[in-house]
Amino acid sequence: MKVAVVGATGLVGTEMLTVLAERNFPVTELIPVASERSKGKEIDFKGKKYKVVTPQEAILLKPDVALFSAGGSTSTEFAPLFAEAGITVIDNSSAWRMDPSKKLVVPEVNGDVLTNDDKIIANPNCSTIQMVVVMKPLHEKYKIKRVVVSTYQSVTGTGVKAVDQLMNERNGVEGEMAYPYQIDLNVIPHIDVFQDNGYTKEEMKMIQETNKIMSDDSIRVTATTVRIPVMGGHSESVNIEFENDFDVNEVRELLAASEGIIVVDNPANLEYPMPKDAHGKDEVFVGRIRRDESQDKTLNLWIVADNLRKGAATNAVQIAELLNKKGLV
Ligand code: A2P
Ligand code: 11C
Repeated sequence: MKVAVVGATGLVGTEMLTVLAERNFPVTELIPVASERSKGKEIDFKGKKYKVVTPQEAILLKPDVALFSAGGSTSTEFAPLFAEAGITVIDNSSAWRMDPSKKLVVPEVNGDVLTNDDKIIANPNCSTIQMVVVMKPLHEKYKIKRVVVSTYQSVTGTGVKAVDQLMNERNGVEGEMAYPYQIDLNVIPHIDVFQDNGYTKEEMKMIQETNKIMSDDSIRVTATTVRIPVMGGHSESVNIEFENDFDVNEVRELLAASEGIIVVDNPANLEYPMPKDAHGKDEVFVGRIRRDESQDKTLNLWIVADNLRKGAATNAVQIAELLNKKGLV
């Protein structure tokens, strides 16, 4: 398959190349795409060098599938042009996620919604993906009524500029600021822009995307999203209220048997998920599984995943794998 990666020089794009190679996706030809600034730059993929082209040039090269992670405006402008040329787009930006005519897909959760007509497929926000992977098997078994989530998000979710800010602050070097405040030795309860209702856009993404992916608007979600000075992945403290009661050991077994989830939950040995361990892994890690003793039929969980992997690149590549398996590309 001819595969274009749009945003191939960025943080997520680079991870997409790694994941495509690692998972042995059947790439017959790679087309790395970035802005005019990077044109001609060489990208290494599986020991071969490929020259970066612009999106306009990539369309003429007619890839079968294009993985986009080059920001919302690039997706808004170019995804329809790729689709019109018969190229299936898997888009990691937020541009198309809430468009009712576009599917928002996490393969383990709602991979069955994909059809031959889907030419632009949206990849959800990283903090949403890791949460719905865990919610799905629990919802099927106990029916979720309400979710209260607080996130602890890695600076890699913001991009290279934020990683540089953290490292510069740590090394006492002056540099450009990705955040309005110092991030090293600090916590910023603000991700993306504030909305009129007092929530941030990241929080609203977690609410709206969850309902769309789970295909159930009756699930009530409230979120507080927070940036912390960490690199390996996003963590989430999640409180879930169910319609039906559960047994905690059964919950543990159910999650351990679910696709894409690894349970790390052994407090006696001080074992619980942490971003430093999730870094570079494709799975979603769950631990601190316990009953909320303040309310009936309610569970507390701690969920961690590498936001550049399952939260972005891996999920996009898994969508491409699914399309390939179903013969949709
Ligand atoms: P470039 O390196 O040429 O700027 P990140 O999110 O890590 O900052 O990466 C953004 C990615 O999106 C980069 O690969 C960047 O390319 C790419 N990009 C930004 N603007 C465009 C554009 N107009 N057309 C194609 N790629 C773009
Ligand atoms: C963050 N979740 O960690 C964001 C990054 O809608 O794909 C991803 C934004 C998105 O800052």
